[in-house]
Amino acid sequence: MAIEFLPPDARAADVKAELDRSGYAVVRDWLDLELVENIHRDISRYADRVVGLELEFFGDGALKKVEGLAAKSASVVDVMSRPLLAELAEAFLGADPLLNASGGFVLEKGRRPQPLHHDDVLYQPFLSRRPGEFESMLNCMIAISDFRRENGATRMVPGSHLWPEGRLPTEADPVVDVEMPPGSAAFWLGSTWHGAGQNTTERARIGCELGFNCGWLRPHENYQLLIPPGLARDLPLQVQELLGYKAHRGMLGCIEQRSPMEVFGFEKRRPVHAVVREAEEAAAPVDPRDLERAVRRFAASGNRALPTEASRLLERLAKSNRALEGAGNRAERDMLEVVAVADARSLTVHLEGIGWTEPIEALKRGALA
Ligand SMILES: O=C(O)CCC(=O)C(=O)O
Ligand SMILES: [Fe+2]
Repeated sequence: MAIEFLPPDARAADVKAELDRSGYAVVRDWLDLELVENIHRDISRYADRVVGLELEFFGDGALKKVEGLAAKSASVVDVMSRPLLAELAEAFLGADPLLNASGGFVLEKGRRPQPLHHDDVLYQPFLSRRPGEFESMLNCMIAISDFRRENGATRMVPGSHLWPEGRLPTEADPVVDVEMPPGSAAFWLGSTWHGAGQNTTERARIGCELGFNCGWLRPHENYQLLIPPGLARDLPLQVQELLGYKAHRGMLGCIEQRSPMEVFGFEKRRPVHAVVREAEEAAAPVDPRDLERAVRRFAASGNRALPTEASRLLERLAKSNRALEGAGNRAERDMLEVVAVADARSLTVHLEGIGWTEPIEALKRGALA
């Protein structure tokens, strides 16, 4: 069966119509090749370190996934900010959809194709199948290498999103190999039967998959930990929302009734120079011996017992300082200084966290040094 491609500038309504009809849709040349090359580079940086997924579900170890890709590739974040993605996700999944997962899908030569499946098994048995009425997930696979039958292009079962609960694929069901050039994107619904093909060539087939789910369901990957607030605040608004920094309809994922993005003040974009200055200040080394002295003096002055974790860090710093004191030669001294400065920084960060900021401020003023 030949693929009916949608044009590169396809509108969400057209892609949706095709998804409603077939359960999948393919937009040809959706990304330009420079962006594809950048994503390729980002996936390749990690691909050697991931192992093939051995579960039968993943097809006998031929498929490797570089997971959490949005946290590893600025280019993937760029793609996530494209309006088509959020528009389509909202059209199928309702308000405030979330990124479910993002990964580089590296399919190597294998013994057999991945078994056909539908991705919304993730939410079964909690959500039952309601063909044509309700979808919990939407997926998008961007071809980074070309996708051909020989190298394991994703296979789709047209119309299978309308199958009732319990209907399994048979030999008689047509299966389409989604052959597409790099930069093209295949979309499919959570209910659509599909699977990776078998790569019979020596070169890996590489795709970038972005998955989305309803905003009231828990995503596969934890994006507020993968991309914490300090990083998320500078990303495009649409991406912040897809990562879960917006409360779902103002009610789910709140902090004291507000969206995390409001609580963290994401809308108050700070000028770049301010961010850089803060980072420099945070990185400026305090003299580790001065810090030790300042903290001890501060604790003694008010007869305040240092909390357990802080005293553990202080003793570690003291030990590093003693080692530094006794350094025999220049090289040893340099090395031990790095250790002591790192220990001083952990103590500083911890003291700031628990609100013991006085000794650090005093030190900055030069009062105790
Ligand atoms: O890599 C592919 O072509 C599809 C993989 C897939 O569907 C999955 O792992 O859920
Ligand atoms: Fe899948």
